[in-house]
Amino acid sequence: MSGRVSGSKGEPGRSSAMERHLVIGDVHGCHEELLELCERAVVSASDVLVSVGDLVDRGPSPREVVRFFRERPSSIVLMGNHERKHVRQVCSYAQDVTRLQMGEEYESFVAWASALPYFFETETARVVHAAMIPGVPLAMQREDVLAGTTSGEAFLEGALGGAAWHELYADEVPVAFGHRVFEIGPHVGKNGTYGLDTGACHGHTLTALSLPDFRLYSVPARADHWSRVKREWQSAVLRARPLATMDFVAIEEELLARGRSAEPEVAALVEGAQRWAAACRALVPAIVARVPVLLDELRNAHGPDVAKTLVLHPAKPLLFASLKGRFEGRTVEAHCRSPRATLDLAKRVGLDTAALDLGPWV
Ligand SMILES: [Mn+2]
Repeated sequence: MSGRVSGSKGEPGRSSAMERHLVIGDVHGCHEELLELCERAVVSASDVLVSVGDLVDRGPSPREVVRFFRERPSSIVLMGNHERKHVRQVCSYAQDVTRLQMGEEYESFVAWASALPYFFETETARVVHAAMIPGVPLAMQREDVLAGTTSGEAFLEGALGGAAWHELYADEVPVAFGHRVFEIGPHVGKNGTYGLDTGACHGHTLTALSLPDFRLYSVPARADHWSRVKREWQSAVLRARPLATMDFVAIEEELLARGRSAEPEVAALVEGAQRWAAACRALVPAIVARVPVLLDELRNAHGPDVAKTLVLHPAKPLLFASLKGRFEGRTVEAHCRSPRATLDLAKRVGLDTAALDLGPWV
């Protein structure tokens, strides 16, 4: 079997023999469709599977998709902008969902993804995730352009004056790419460009290009996966957010964004979190009011020896400031940026926080 492939360990490469390659468009966690596509294309063990990247996010089974490619010997996966989000920890909702879907395998996935190559070439074609500047060798392309990140797309737009790169493409070697969704079917340009992202996670199709015969295969998506996944994971994502250690302002923004959901379960969860955060925040003026009162109590109990007691007190800095007439409310406000910091300080000055120490975020 001549399944030897270079470039699988993070180095872009070129295949050594005239093997069959099956270049697969953005899978985005659509495992059933992936298996069906391989069956449809009659993939054998010696064929090399090449993913254009974006194995994860939006679909129902990112763990199974990643396992599939990691466990298969003759496989290449390119770095998609979605892998890069995980590698760089630029995570928004779709990535939060993926992390929960992947569970214990998430960390290992991120480590693996960080070494993915940005392009691949066979004897007959180039493969990139998102784009390339026509006329420039692959090895000299910017990684963010190849992967299709926000910065890469901005650069590309500036470099090409807003024109679509795959329409300007006039290089001799054909190029297969993903990233840009062609809903009605794969894009086949007369200039040798093959757009393979046909929106599997949005309920359209999953597409592959066979090389060197340039035959296309597609299978229909089972469902509009992302619409469903987006809805179903809202509560789990919210429960997994580290609200306790987040800045109050960030919590408010996060909950406002989540609050747009019409799902009753999510709406109730958001409301509960908003109430909890507001109650935590309301402790700040209570702490400010409590410090001088606490100092008086300690003075009454310990008389002139109060300083010795203050040294050992958990709220020592605030009490000493108060003792010296230098206590200011804004010191407390500056310290209490998050629920956790506020609850901790409230406890130190002897306020009862028991009712707020409950719930999923503490
Ligand atoms: Mn994609």
